[in-house]
Amino acid sequence: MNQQDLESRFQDKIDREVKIEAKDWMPDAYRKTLIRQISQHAHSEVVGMLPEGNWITRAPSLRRKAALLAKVQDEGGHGLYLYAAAETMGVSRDQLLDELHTGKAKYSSIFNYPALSWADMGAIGWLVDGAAIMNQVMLQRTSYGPYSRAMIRICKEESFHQRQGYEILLTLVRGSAEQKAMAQDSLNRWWWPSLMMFGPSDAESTHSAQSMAWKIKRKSNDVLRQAFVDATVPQAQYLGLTIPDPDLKWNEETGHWEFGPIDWDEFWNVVKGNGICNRQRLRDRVNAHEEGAWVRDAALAYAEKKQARKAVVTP
Ligand code: BYC
Repeated sequence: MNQQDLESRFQDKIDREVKIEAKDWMPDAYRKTLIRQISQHAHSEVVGMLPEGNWITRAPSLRRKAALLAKVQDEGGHGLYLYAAAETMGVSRDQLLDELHTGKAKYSSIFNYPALSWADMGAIGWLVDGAAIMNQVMLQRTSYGPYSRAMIRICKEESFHQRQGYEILLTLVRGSAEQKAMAQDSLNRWWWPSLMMFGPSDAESTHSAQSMAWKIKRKSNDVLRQAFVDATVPQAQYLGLTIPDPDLKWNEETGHWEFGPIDWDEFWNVVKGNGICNRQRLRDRVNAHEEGAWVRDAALAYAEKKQARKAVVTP
């Protein structure tokens, strides 16, 4: 079969909603796009453990500590499913990690902002996980089978993350004036970066058109961002908090919340490595990897020992 026939058969499968599996033929550019997106996603999950991991020892009660610990562990697990999904495309985990550690690979801009107060654990769960879910629900139906299946499990866990964050804020806004102010300050700092998580506007998004045609992405950056704003404004109102956007207003005709302009200079500055915490996050990630080398070595030695024993028992 020539290249053109292979490509049209591939696109036909996508159009018929048949999942593409690891051993199926696929265009090189499809493979490349998926390795890029899945690995960026995996990196985001593991770098995303850092801002919250920082608060585990300072959680205000045993219950809060247990929930936060479980959430951070879940993020590590998400990284694992996603690295495994990327590996099915023929790339090694070592290579992907190397790209992260040398600053070549991207991860979500949001994790380059500092978590300054306990209320930030609430805002991260509510807004950051909330934005992540909005994007990931559509990724459950992405065209690549292993990615789609990983996303189904991840989405279930993300819902718990979002609720635990919202509940932290609900408790704070019902507390003292100082606690409510802490919650408001947190919303002020996390609102705009959360909107940036969805990526550049559709007009500026380089990959969207092709990724939509391949059904890797099923909804555009702007459509998802709007859905997030529409879902989140009433939640902020219920908390009695003010979204830091003077242009925010309800449009009766469209049935959507209109919002003010996003500071794209800030977004690109963070993406290019110059956000408040970029350097610190990378340094912490590299240190964690190096300090964990003995665990990987031990696991490998154990696996080799088991393999060798099996070879002796079963001739
Ligand atoms: N940050 O053409 P575009 C989580 C880059 S973590 C940094 O629209 P695409 C959690 C983009 O990569 C959830 N870079 O790209 C964990 C591209 O650059 P390259 C993370 C960004 O791929 C712990 C360029 O800008 N979720 O749940 O079509 C605790 C042009 O963009 C960002 C995912 O990763 C950004 N925000 O669409 C709590 C979801 N946005 O690659 C929570 C999977 C864009 O050409 N990813 N860029 O150098 C996606 O759905 C898509 O990749 C995106 C971007 C919607 C993010």
